Amino acid sequence: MELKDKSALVLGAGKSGVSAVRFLLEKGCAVALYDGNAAEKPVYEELRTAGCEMILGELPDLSARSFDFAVISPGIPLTNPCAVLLKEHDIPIWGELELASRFITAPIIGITGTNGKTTTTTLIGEIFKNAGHKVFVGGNIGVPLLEALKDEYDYYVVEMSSFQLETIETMDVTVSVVLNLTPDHLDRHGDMEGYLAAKGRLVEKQSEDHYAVLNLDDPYVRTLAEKKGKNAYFFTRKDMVYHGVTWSVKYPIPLPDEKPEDTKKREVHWLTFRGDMIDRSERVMDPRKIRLPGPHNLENAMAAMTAAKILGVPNEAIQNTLMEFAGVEHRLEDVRVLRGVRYVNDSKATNPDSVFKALDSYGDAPIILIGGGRNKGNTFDDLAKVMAEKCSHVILMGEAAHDMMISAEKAGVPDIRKVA
Ligand code: UMA
Repeated sequence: MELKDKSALVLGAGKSGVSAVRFLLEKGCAVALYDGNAAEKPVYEELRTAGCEMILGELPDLSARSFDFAVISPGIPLTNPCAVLLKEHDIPIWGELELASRFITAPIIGITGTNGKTTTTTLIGEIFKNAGHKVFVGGNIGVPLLEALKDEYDYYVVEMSSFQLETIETMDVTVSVVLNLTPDHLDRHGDMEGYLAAKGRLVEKQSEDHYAVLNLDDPYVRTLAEKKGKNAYFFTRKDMVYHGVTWSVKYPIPLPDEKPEDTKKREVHWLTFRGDMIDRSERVMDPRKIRLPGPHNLENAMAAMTAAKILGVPNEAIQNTLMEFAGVEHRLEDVRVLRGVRYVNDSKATNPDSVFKALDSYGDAPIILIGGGRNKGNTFDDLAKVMAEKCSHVILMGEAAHDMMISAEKAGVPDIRKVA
């Protein structure tokens, strides 16, 4: 794609927009940057000096001039007045993923879903690095994909949000990974169908010979398989699959007079991968050796394993990574074990649903929960019931401490303390 002597309008002066401006200027494109907020930002001086025109706090006048295309930041909806104006003037609007992908020839692995995107993206990146590849890891995780164009990589592992996927047109990832879909961002997408439609573009835009990795256990996600035919691969905790990763158990026949716990010890557990109906399934690793805790992380690990197997990564790199990877910062992050007590940092759990998942991740081990923070209009009664089941002690702090305490007391949490 030739950008020299073209003109572009970039919408949004955050990470994504600033990255787009710098990239386009370097390619010889004439660039204007629009932001709805008129306030100056320190970065503007650098952009102006580099030749970028600034349009702040007002709409561009498209009757007097035009642009060849526009690049919109993910946080700006297509209903934004500036985007509407561009559409009225038939100016194509791309997202930064679309622009960047036009300059990438090596395989892209695109990961989306409501929860687990960052963990799975990081995990896939680690697996490919451990297999000896040079890998870019970025996207919604915090590093715009355009930043990847400063170097060459063997693989691009990219977290993609529904906001970013709304504006892809030709981006054709080699492997798409869709983890799950639960209500989120409905204020932007309208309803679950709208949300699925945005996420589904990742799969829809893939060419026929490219692969999709889908969660068979998620009723929304598995509908995307229709678009992929034989190149849909699944991962499942609950079922068997002919195409993808599943958990298989070989239950031994009890020996005469054997105690049930001893029979159980002889069970053989495997995550198996099957590439085709006619292939034999291949044992990749014992799922109980995965270091990340919890059923949701098992799904993240299975998704990462499926993507890695499709692209021919050796089992050893997959096994070693899954046995060692302790999680991304602040998300069920294993800090250390001290005098038999495991310390976990889960401070990214900023809503009750994330805390449910955390409490569900450590079997029957008694948990001391330190919680609190800001109440964003949540109720805590359901969470408190799980606290009562899983926690020996609950320590509460912050603005939400009072509301959480009332719910915890009602649910019968054994020991609750509130700190200032
Ligand atoms: N702006 C307007 N008009 C609007 C809205 C915003 O002019 O109607 C301007 C703001 O004044 C601001 C700029 O747009 O100057 C901000 O753009 P942005 O919100 O797209 O933020 P970026 O800093 O560019 O970050 C974006 C992603 N942000 C969002 O999707 C909201 C980052 O994801 C991403 O890491 C980054 O690009 C690099 O790709 C963050 C996020 O919260 C982490 N993502 C959501 C999520 O994970 O749930 C989707």
